[in-house]
Amino acid sequence: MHPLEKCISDIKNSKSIAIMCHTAPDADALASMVALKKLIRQNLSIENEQKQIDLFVDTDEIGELNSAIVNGVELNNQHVDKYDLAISLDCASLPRLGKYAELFKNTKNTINIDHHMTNEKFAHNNLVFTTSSTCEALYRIAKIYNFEISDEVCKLVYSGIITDTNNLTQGTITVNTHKIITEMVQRKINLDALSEHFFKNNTKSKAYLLKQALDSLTFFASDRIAFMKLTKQDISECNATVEDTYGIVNHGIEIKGVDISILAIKQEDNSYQVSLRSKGDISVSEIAVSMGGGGHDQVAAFHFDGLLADLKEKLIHLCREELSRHPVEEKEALFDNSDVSPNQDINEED
Ligand SMILES: [Mn+2]
Repeated sequence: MHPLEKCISDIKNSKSIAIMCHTAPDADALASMVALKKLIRQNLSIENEQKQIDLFVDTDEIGELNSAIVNGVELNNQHVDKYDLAISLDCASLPRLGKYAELFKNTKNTINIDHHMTNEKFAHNNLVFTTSSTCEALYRIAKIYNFEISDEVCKLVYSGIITDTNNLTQGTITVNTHKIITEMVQRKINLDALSEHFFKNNTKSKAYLLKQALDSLTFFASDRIAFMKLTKQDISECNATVEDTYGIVNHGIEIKGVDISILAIKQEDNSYQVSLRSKGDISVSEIAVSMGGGGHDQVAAFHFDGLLADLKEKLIHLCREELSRHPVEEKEALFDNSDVSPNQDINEED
């Protein structure tokens, strides 16, 4: 049976399902969990049958922006001893499920739906797509099977797409991504409200935290690498949350000439949570894998146990290697205006 076919039939035939996502969940992880639960309820539940569908995420706190996604949704409440099926969403490896990795591993049938190219295929049935987000993957599956897709599911999917692509400016955006958005616009779903919620809604604390991060900005490799650092103490001093650190790394990659941006956040146990961004053909996913993490070509992350000096030495070395494979090239003109220049002098004909 085709893996996707099997996935749908296994969901249909399971009376109890545990859905889970990676620790420190982002909008795509949370939105895909809620969207999948809604899709199953609307399309894969036989009448009169009440499937037990429980959602799990290992996190101390879900920030304000992402709380909107799970508003009113029950989380981390195990209603059955043993689930028929466990589904992992948006998670590249088993350890990334955090404390729910055990529950996943101990379930007799497991599915892994993801869009990280570094996915370790840790389930019985692994469905890894080259989509902008896990939400987009779910939407495409729903379309293939002619599922009923409610406006609420669309809103969740759109939230996953825009947040995982930094408002459609990076990542694996394809014709399909645009098609999905077109369908949502045609359905008159208020997408502006969602964009505003995720991209024009920074807290004042986040602005202060960004100021701190920018104060720490240093450059390496002839200014092709931007490096910023923050500490947990900075976060609490700014009255900010972990969620407020999201997107700060993008400020490095937005600088002209910078090809790799790094943000290292020192944790309470003196380890570092490190985010990476890159531009064009330069990939940070292999760098993150070498450092024990993973991700996508232009967006990746890892966790480092050790001193900042050692982190910098190892990481900058790997980045330099990647940059040496992509020497700086003269940029081609974006616009070709040769058809309207040089300006013809109207008097020339006389
Ligand atoms: Mn994702």
